[in-house]
Amino acid sequence: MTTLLQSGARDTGCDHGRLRAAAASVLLGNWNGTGTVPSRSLYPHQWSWDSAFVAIGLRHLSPRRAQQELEWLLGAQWADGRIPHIVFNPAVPAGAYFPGPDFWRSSAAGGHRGAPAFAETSGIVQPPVHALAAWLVHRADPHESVRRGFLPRLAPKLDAWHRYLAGHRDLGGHGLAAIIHPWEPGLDNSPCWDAPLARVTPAAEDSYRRVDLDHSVAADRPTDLDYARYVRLARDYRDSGYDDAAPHAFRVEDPGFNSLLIAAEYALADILRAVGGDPAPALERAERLTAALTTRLWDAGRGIFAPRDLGSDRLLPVAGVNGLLPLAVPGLPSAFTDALVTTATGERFGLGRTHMVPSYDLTGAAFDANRYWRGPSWFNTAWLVHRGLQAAGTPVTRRLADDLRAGVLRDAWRSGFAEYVNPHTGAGRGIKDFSWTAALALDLLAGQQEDL
Ligand code: 2M8
Repeated sequence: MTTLLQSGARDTGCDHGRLRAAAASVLLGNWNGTGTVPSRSLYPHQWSWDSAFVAIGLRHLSPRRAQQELEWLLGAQWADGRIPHIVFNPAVPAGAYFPGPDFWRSSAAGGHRGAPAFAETSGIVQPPVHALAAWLVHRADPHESVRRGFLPRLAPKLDAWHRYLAGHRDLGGHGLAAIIHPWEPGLDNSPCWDAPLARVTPAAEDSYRRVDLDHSVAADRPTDLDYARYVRLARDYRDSGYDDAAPHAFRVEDPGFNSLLIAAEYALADILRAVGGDPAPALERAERLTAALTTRLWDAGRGIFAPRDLGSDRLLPVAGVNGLLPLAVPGLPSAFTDALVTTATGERFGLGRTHMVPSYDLTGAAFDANRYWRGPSWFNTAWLVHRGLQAAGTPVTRRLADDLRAGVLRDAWRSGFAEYVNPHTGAGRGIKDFSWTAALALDLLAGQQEDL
């Protein structure tokens, strides 16, 4: 309690020593020797953005393990620069997760794009938070980082990753990275994707089996129809040989994904400076991306950033937490930041009156308080909004950030490190002992202002 009160936050209603020990034990339990699984039951492999968030928390327990977490993930990077969204553990039985290695067949179907021959991975990507994670991990123990040559080894890989997104994924031709599957922004079944996803012909439901329903309640997970469309999109991409230039039934410019890319470009610039490289290309990309974000994805009517459907070249009329993530973009003009804070604290997200930040508009017709990314509050997006509020640096945003931080710690503790929570009640949903929940609680406990 003392730590939190000293750092100016509100009461979290839990003992911080016990919270820290419990979070550490979740991360230890989910560590498999080379990386951390999001959950032993539901997600028994290594996920891309999960590992980045895990590393951000692990740095407070073991900077070396945090480095290894990222190194293992980046070890499976494809030669074209993509970091796959899942790296499969060959020791885990084939049927433990669907779609597994037999579905993605990366080394065969992605071989000519440089998928590694020594590891099986998925072929799609997730939000690029890795450079930010690498920089924060380095800063946690610069001595150990230098001793192990952490940044010099990671810098070219991170640079290739960002170049892949800037080149192969600029499907709209306006400088933003496009997502080609609802799993890519990490907000799988958000109502944000409903309209573009509705155009996708579903895969036959008897052509696969949903293993996720063995571990979680069906009402908390995506519907069968959504799942059939996810499978179809992934299968078509695989059958094209993971060709980004092939036609895509789903093509969207997402403000969340691109905001995290911008933050990561700034972190990459820091990394390049630290290793004696040239930060200019990363900084230029960050500026170009910010200009494209604010001109192409700003929905002035709703006061939020919105995804652009490249199928219709229209902004989607939705308000998701991904539209608030530009708060985490360094140097976003204050007109946008102010409007985002107004929206976050208004009726759509109820910041300060709900548990953390709902993943979708509380007033939206598609809002569902319990179903996965259709309304529940998640710990990683709360951590990102917290970071943006802190960086905005006004008395109002600092107070909002302090309250949010206290809420994250309270919800993490009370829910047993749940995957997500009902934003009205704080009741845990999905699975417990979820890795990024534990990791980001640890990070907020440490409360390092100098990281901004
Ligand atoms: C969820 O996504 C996976 C597919 O990647 C799934 O539903 O099976 C999402 O919450 C995603 O953001 C997360 O990275 C992943 C593992 O925690 O689970």
